[in-house]
Amino acid sequence: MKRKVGFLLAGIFLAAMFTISWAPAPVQAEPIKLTYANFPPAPTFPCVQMERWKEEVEKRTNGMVTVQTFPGGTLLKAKAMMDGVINGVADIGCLCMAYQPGRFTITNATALPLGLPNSEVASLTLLDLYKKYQPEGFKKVKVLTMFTTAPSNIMSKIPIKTLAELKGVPIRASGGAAQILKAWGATRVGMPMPETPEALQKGVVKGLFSSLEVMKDFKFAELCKYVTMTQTPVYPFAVVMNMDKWNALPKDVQKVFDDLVVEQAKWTGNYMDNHVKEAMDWSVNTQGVTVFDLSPEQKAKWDALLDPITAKWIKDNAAKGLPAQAIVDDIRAFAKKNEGK
Ligand code: DTR
Repeated sequence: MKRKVGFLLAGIFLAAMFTISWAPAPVQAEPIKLTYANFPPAPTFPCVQMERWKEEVEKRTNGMVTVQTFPGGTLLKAKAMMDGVINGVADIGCLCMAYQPGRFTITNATALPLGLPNSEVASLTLLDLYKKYQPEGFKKVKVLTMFTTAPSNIMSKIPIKTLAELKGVPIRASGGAAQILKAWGATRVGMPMPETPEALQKGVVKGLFSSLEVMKDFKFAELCKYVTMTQTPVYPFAVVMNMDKWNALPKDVQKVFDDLVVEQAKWTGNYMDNHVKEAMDWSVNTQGVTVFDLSPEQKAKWDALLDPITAKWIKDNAAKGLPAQAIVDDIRAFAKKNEGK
């Protein structure tokens, strides 16, 4: 009896071994986990677009890829973003090019006073420019998307309707916007956006020069009761990925990411343009903010001071060997094309 049971058990064991060794290996690729760093707080537009991208990627890869997001500079801060991604501190990072202007000369040309009308058109234009010139500053990373803010305006604690009222007033701005403020005679103070609330509270600056959605997202409307409409320039952003991490992705996942490059730029531009309107309605209707349009006479004076900026940029960068005139011409042409879309 004992012997029979022994044979039986041995048989079952052998059968099990046979089944295991001959069964096809289940196709179960390792899930891919990516980290995504961002510098401003979660409710702001760079982080809203980050969450949208994460959701789309997780959906389109059927959960094969999961993205862990780090808003608020918890993984990388504003100026450390590019190097942090190159060095693999984060797999993906979102950066504002204005915070390192010399590093992104070609794409930062979108922050010249060229009259880009809104974030959607400017975002697609930025992407067109990047694709055409493939600038050196992005060679070590994979670009996942690019977008810009809506055009900038002055938000201030004091009313500013004339150049005389702006003269010497400390206003916070970065990158191309800094040149513009200087030309208008303001005292430009440079710092990334996340440092601005404290600078405003402490009175280090009396205002800022940026797209207007920050009136609501950073609650600047509680401190800045005046807005002067200038509608220029935009600030360009990029979302970049560590090159080794990109190269290690399966081809079908790479395709999902590639398919999102233009779509995400357009989505973000659209979100930004609508959100500016919403933020300004809130600012005017619930925070008592006053909006000034420049008088025609003032507008002519403000605009005249901007004319030399683009000409100087072309001259300086042509001297450095860049096709500077073509870059500016291309931005104008791409904008026209994208406006027609
Ligand atoms: N205008 C740029 C970029 C910017 C605009 N809105 C936000 C919100 C969060 C971070 C950056 C930005 C700037 O003034 O820094």
